[in-house]
Amino acid sequence: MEVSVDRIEQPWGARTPYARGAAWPTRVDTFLDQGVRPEDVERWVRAASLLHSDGDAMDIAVLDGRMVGVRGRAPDRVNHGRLGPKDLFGWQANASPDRLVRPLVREGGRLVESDWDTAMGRIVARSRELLRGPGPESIGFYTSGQLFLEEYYTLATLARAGIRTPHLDGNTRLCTATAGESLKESFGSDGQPGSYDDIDHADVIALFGHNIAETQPVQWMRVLDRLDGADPPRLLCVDPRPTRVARRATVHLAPRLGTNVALLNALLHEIIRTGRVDHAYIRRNTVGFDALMREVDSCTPRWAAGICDLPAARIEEGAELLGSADRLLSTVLQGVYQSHQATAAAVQINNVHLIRGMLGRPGAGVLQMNGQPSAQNTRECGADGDLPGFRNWANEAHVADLARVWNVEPATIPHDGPPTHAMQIFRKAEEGSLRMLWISGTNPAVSMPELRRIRSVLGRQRLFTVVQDIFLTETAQLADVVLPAATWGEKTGTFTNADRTVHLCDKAVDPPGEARPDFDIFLDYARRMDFRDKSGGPLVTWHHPESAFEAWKRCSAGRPCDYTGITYAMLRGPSGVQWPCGEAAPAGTDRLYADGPVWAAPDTCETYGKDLMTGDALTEEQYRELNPHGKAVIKAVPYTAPDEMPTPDRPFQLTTGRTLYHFHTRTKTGRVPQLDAAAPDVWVEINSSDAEARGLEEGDLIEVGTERGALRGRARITDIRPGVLFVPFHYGYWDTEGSHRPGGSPGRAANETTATAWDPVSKQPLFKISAAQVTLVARAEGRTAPAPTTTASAPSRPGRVPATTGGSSAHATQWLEDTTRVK
Ligand SMILES: Nc1nc2c(c(=O)[nH]1)N[C@H]1C(S)=C(S)[C@@H](COP(=O)(O)OP(=O)(O)OC[C@H]3O[C@@H](n4cnc5c(=O)[nH]c(N)nc54)[C@H](O)[C@@H]3O)O[C@H]1N2
Ligand SMILES: Nc1nc2c(c(=O)[nH]1)N[C@H]1C(S)=C(S)[C@@H](COP(=O)(O)OP(=O)(O)OC[C@H]3O[C@@H](n4cnc5c(=O)[nH]c(N)nc54)[C@H](O)[C@@H]3O)O[C@H]1N2
Ligand SMILES: [Mo]
Repeated sequence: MEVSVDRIEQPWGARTPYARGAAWPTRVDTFLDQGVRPEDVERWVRAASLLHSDGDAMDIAVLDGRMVGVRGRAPDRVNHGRLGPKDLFGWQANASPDRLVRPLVREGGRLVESDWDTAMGRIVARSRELLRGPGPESIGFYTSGQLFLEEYYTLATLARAGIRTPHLDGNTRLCTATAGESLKESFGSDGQPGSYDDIDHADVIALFGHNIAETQPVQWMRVLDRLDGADPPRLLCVDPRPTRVARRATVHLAPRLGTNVALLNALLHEIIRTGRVDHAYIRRNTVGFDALMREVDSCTPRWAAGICDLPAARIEEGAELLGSADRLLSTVLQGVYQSHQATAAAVQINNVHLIRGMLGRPGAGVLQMNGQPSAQNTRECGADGDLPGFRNWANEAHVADLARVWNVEPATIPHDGPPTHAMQIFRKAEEGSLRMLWISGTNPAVSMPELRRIRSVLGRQRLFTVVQDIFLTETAQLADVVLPAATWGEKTGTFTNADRTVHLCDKAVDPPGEARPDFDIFLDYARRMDFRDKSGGPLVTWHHPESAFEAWKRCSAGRPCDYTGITYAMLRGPSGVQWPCGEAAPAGTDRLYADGPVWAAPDTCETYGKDLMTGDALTEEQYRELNPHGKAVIKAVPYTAPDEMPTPDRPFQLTTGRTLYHFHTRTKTGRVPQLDAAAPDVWVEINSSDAEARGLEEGDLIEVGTERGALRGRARITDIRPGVLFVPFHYGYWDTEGSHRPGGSPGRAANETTATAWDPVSKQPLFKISAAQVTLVARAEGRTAPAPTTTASAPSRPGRVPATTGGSSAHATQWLEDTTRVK
């Protein structure tokens, strides 16, 4: 049966209920350009979504050399044919008339059109000059979580062994550094234990600071289908906002911001007190349980109630859900990672699973989620602050092994200390020791904290900035050289989602103008720089995406993220493949750690770990003593209050995040009519009691100020936790009328207000906790906030605000496998 619905109005589409343990029914979502019928499509080209970490598989429809639509891939394990609104409509941005089509260079203070030889020539000349002068440490790279594996591996190779700089990191630092770090701390290595298939089997699903309904809408469809089927799961939601998840939760805990560790310690206290502990699992597979027991001994629900400002009974109900689960699936995301004590909190969620033995079985798993589509690859390829293949920079044998793969001397690869994290790279640019920064696939002039500072850093005369993007972003406007990139649909490569599933994206259409794949740009740079290995051959030995993939496989061999069994041909089969995939697991691996951790031994672990309070690194000796037999490490930590708490002058807690219809800084989704119209400008969510106390009404223009700066947006009155404000961070310097509001407060970018502060362990910035005040700028006068009504920003009093709909241009079809089950 085929039905057509407005997927802006009904973002999650039709229900296909299923019972616990049954297979999730297929539903194929298709959206084609107006006037194009499925039979008109010339080619369907394989791809997967690049607008979140779900890895939803799809085919791109091509007609006359252009993209004309998308269709979900029915046989793929991840999405069984479904697509979310961003994926149904987002591809249209590729054809925007304002794509970058030629390189730009700065002349007399202005960016002017140029050609590839001139632009690359300038980059190479500056690189050479800096290498001859101040040396490799004057050059840095800041990349993305949205390129392909082949691109990151090339970049990591040329940066680490060509330039030989420690200054290479991704915007994954802002995104999933804590996911990686928490897995390293608990299991000795990065690598997601769970699988999305666990949703089919779990009887309790706990979501910590994860608005899955809006940020991974397809997995939310899966949860919704289970909720409507037989033997539905119970949900625990920890989030200060009334998200869709919260509204469907059995227990919703809306804690004071920045108190996740206090809450988790109380939940652990209750689980232990009520004896819901798997002692055999703990003995066999872990170290550190005694210290955890001591730490949480005094963390009663009553104690946490005061800190989190929650009823103690509600915390007990939450603990009862976690404790009584027979198969527990937990997911964790930015409400934990971008907040105070980020790694400390994420590790406590791992601890829940370790002490309950809830790992490695269908339904029993933890998903320390990724956010960006290819953040996993940034981490595993070493294009972030790690070495490729989850190798330990502090272990000489691991560095030597990487040197063997690259055919260079170990001393070539900088490893005196940990690779530099992004916040530190920007600090070095600010101080002046970093003289060249190459930014690819990220828009820090909108996405980094404290934008006034970021603008001043990027605007420095002494800093030579290269920006590689598909649009002239806020960041590109500050660059010395702008390189036009080809993007998804216009280039070939692979990437890996948050449950370790590798997908292949094939090139569907040509890029516009002279735009080139990031892969080709990095290869071109390596060639022009003439980087060599120790035998005098070229350092970068590959020339096409597939040969880069083969090279990466050799680098991944014997490592946790083993790709050796995966080929492009296999990825052109029915479904993606979950790593590790090699001799021992030729079809891939659904879950890790069924028999306890595998990589945590001192000689194999990715890190010797850190002190969760200070971030200080443990030495090899300390780790050998702590964990000689390579078990999972249970790390306990006391709660500490965030540095920035409300004051009489700044009485609110401000948090920031996402809405369903937009992706990040909106370079793509802001150019798509259906998505733009659903949420065209910034807004501020405020609780009805706070609004009433200040005489504020829906649609009033208000200013939100912190110690760093201010922004203006219209008020949306919701059931958000009292005392908390929420602002989406999607909106950069442009407003809906198309006029440019160049930086400066009050603009509308959330990051005008956020602080240069980070978690000491993962170095991830604290986007989710500032102290703020609110002032009225202008009355609504009939206007309402431009916030969706279908999502967490739903007004507390519906009816006064027009409902979010998409109209005829937002209709997409859904083909349903089994009509009898459709609701
Ligand atoms: N639609 C859409 N989807 C996306 C993206 C997008 O831009 N748009 N981006 C992708 C990326 S890169 C990422 S990283 C993910 C992010 O996905 P999510 O982490 O799900 O999204 P956020 O909105 O950043 O934050 C999630 C929730 O954290 C809550 N929160 C805030 N402070 C706290 C706190 O102190 N404690 C707790 N427990 N919760 C808190 C917020 O209320 C919010 O609902 O989404 C991915 N998917
Ligand atoms: N206040 C606040 N700030 C946040 C967050 C928050 O929750 N609150 N979340 C943080 C998180 S989790 C993230 S992931 C970051 C995201 O922050 P950014 O990475 O800065 O956001 P994007 O808009 O996705 O930027 C990606 C850029 O890459 C370009 N691009 C797209 N495709 C390609 C391609 O194929 N090649 C190249 N070269 N460029 C391409 C896009 O046009 C865009 O300019 O923001 C972080 N900042
Ligand atoms: Mo992210």
